[in-house]
Amino acid sequence: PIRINQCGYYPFAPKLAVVITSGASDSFYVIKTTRDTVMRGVLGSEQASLNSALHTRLIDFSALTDTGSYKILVPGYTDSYQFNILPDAMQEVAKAVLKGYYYQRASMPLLQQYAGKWARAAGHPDTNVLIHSNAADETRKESFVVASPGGWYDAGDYNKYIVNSGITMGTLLAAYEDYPDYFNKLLINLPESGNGIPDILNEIVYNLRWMLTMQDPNDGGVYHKCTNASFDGMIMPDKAKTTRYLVQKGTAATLDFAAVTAQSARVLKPFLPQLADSCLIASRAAWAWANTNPALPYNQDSINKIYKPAIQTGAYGDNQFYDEWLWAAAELYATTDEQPFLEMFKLYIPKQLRLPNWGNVAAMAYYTILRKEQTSALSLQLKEQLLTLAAHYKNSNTAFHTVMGQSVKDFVWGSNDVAAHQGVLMLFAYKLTGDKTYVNRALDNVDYILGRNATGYSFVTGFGTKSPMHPHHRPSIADKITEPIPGLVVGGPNPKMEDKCKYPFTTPEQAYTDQNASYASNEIAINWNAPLVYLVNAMEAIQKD
Ligand code: 9MR
Repeated sequence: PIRINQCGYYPFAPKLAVVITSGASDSFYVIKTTRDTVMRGVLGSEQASLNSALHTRLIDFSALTDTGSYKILVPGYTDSYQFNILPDAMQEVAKAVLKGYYYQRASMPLLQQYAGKWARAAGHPDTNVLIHSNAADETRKESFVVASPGGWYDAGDYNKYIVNSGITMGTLLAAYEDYPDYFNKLLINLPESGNGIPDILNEIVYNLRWMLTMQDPNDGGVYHKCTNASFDGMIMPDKAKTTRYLVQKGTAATLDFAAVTAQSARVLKPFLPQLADSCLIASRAAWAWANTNPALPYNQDSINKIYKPAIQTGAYGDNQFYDEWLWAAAELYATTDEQPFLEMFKLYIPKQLRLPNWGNVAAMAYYTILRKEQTSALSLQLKEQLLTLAAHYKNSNTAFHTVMGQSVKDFVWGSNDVAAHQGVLMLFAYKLTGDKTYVNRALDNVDYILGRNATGYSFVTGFGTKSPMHPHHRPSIADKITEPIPGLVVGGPNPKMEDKCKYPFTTPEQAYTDQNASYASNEIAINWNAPLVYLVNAMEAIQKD
């Protein structure tokens, strides 16, 4: 019943836990492993959670600043798990969530020296991929064979989707752009480590080189995905050998690609100038294609009416393009300083900013413009919109004292992505204002993801006392190793429960089940790990300052 951040707490930051109430005690104690009491405090007043499913009382032990191992005890309840207070409390999980991408690499073997017991053979060479459908034009004939090797598997499945790679890469690149000194020193034991390029960029480049193969060299358009016709069984990647296809060029994929390649051109310039050059050329070509095809949606049902075989894998369909235009324009402007991109950006500014996700990347554009300039009239307008959105989250008051969960709307498929992006927004608002409250609110969502939540799970595989053991993740299922591949955040509570599994609880904040079959609450995905990479690594950078 006592919900804590199972990965630990920082000495000089707020330290909050909650107890799910059932008894009458008013006091809490923090005890050492020797059972000496180091602190006694009074529980906060009772607070109802969403739909009054649970009632909680706050345990605020911020006053305890000594490093060490502790437990929280509330008379009448089971003790909390043991946890640490440490100056680098998030260091291990911060490295692991970045390393998570290495384990998602397609087309290369994972060697024991980097992957430990999760070493495995290469999967999906993707050197003989068929063009499935062009839709926009017929410059490339069907049954044309292309190569599209490398990149990361999207999630628990083995397909590679440009739209989802887009926001993932944008978020990881943003993490680097916002905390370069920290990431320049961060090593995570990759095959490329020590090559003079920061490891976060080494990992990004692995996926970037794949993304570049997804562009049609004839016209600059970008295919939506590299995929099987239908999902593989629960097998290891090297056992999955069905035909792979590039499916339909579309506006969202092409503009996300334009954004990522423009941002990569800027970030990689000091490290890989020649790749940076190619990225900018690719970005401009994609931009040109999008100008000719400004609103071509990816509609799998329509494609399947014309082309065979029918494609049944993830759709990532999106037919609102203002945000992709905004983001591509922002990245191209930030990289080139050319005014036409800025003029285009201005055409697409929304009235209201929303938290980013794969279907809405507007905030990515705001982050980029505000990173570049903060005094122009335009940037003041963007800043005001961003801080309005940030205030909405900053003032959230939930039973778990998190930003996450002030509304049932937060609990979507991939709700942990919502929690992590809220945290990133808080940290960006801190950068803009210097207001430390934002850092504390971001930390509240770190605590949420790592255990201070209605389910009692730390949602990152391998981290925390109670974390997912059965994620919907093909390698973790098929490898016969008890522990799942570490450093992967699962989707989290999702009351729609589209997978029809049996969930122990069905209220929005509790609708989670640690079963392999639960793709709607227990899958992992590259786009969900990315804001968590940003959040916990930024937290390490900030708390060490
Ligand atoms: O993250 C996606 C979520 O927003 C959608 O509601 C869901 C259903 O379309 O799909 C999710 O993305 C999945 C993708 O389609 C295929 N790979 C696994 C992704 C995570 O579940």
